[in-house]
Amino acid sequence: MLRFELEAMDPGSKARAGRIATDHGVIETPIFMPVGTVGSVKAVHQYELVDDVDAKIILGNTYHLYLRPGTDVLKKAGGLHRFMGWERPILTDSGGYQVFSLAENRKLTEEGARFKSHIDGSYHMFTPEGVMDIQRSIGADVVMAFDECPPWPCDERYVEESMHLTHRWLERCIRRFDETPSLYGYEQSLFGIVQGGTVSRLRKESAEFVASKNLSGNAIGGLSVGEPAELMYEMTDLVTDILPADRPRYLMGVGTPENILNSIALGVDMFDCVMPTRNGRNGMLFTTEGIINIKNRRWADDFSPIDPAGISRVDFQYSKAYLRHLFVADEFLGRQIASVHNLAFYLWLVREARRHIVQGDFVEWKNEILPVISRRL
Ligand code: PRF
Repeated sequence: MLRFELEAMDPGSKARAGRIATDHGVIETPIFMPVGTVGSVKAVHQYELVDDVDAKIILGNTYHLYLRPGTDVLKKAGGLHRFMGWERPILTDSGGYQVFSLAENRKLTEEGARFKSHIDGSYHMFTPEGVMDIQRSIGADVVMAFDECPPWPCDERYVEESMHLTHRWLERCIRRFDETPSLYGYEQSLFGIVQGGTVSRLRKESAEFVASKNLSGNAIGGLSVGEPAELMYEMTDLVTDILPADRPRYLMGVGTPENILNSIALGVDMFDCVMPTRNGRNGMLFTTEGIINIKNRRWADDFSPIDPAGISRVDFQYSKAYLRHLFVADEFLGRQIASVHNLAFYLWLVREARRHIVQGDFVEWKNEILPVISRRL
């Protein structure tokens, strides 16, 4: 089981600085996890993730890795770390979200979810037990429970039934996880997922249920699915009051730099989102000066660095004008540079957040930096 230590609590908010120790290394929190869905952070080399981004942990997806390359190949490779040449920690999402967002012809039963692959149209069944076994084969350091993430908005009765199903599935996940060994000689840890939509009563019930399972970490799912940000914060605030303080808390699929800083203030320790890589590939850059659309004419002869703060190597090696040229010419390199830069920015942001939590002035820093990094240039 991973070890989590709290190092500092912010005096002005619920923000915490901590440290997660896994067999593949230590992760200082708050942390952002780049998304490497199929065993690849899109357009970014593993050595860039280490040398330029300094990612401490990345995320993989059970749904995608199960469909391709499949567990036989992953087992023969000795697990995902060895398969992809990544020696730092990995967390895998359970597929409980991807089945609902990507697969076709889903059919949900008590047993699990039957779905049609978005790749070749073949039919598959995910059960809590099966998803634990797949995540044993992948060999992630942190594996997620199988859950259902209801859409927003959603009928309250549906949210309630879905939450209870997620709770029953959690118990089956725990049982299977506890009765199976890790396959590659290092430990894996299971995180539970709180659901309950945007209904305060259900969020509380779910947080209490998941907390009672005493898992090594707890996630908040079902948010950032289209609801107003204020509702997401309200639910997060409520849940972090209930989840144990001595375990890491992971807000799944969040979000913008602003969402991340505001959620850190509510006591969240871990985040993942496709935004820095996906938006980067489309030419949207997050910088210490604000948000840039690099395809805009205005950067055509701006030879200043991509980010004058020089967060990562690409920031002082290349100019805005050069990066714009690469995007206009539709060169692969443009998407690569933008992805590395955005990830480096997200990792810089959580490192700075941590530094200010330890220093005791997190809220003042957040209030100062938010309007600057959120403005559109
Ligand atoms: N459940 C799982 N993965 C997720 C989510 C969830 O609710 C979300 C919701 N933002 C993102 N990723 N298993």
